[in-house]
Amino acid sequence: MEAMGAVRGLTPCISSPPPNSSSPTHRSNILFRRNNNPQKLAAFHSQSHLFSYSPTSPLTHSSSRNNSFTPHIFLPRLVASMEQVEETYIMVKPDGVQRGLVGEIISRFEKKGFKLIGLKMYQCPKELAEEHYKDLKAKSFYQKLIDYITSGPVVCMAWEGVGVVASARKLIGATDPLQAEPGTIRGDLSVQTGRNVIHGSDSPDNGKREIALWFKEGEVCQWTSAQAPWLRE
Ligand code: DAT
Ligand code: MG
Repeated sequence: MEAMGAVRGLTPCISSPPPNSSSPTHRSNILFRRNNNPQKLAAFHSQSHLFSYSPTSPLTHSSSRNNSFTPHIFLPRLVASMEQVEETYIMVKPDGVQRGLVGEIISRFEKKGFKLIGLKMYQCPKELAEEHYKDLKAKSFYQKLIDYITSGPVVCMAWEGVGVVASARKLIGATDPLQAEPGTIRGDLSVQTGRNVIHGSDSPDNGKREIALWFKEGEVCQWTSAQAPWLRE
């Protein structure tokens, strides 16, 4: 497994590869040197991916000609690396679990290209459901909502990625499944608001709050996906 792992906190999640292992970065650097063809390996970052040497850059033709390996900051990569990585809390509700939709729902987020960093099946206690939905306490449907969420096991997930909070809401679709667009999870898989199969955080702050609420220390796993260089340049 090509993962550098550290669970949130200090405990290792998946052991880091040994120094001479075939991690993507290490392997791509070896291939780069052997093939001497950067085009073929365009998706792979060098070890310090914010810097790149371009033999065609004007800067390399004059004063730095004799120092051809001087790194220059490659601005698009610097900007991309500064984009905010968010976390969102996604939950398959009891109806989604009972109807065998867990795999389908996980698959939609995986295929999109987000990274799963937390996953568990859980029988939600009433107190947790009340805390999770505390903003809806005054609503007429609140008690039914608490009964529904605690009526059977849920599947709790934490997903990570740039823009994951808003994108997950789009993948999920409108609260009322009859208003949700075809192609969305609720639009494709459900028919009623009170059985809309899935929850997704509505803001980055709530993403963090809800992950902290539903996952214990050590249950969220930070890891590096082998797909990363094929998903973001
Ligand atoms: P969402 O789940 O799309 O973020 P929400 O936060 O407004 O929607 O409401 C939380 C859940 O409460 C929702 O998924 C289903 C239930 N709910 C919302 N409005 C409802 C209504 N009018 N009748 C019954 N249940 C409702
Ligand atoms: Mg909501």
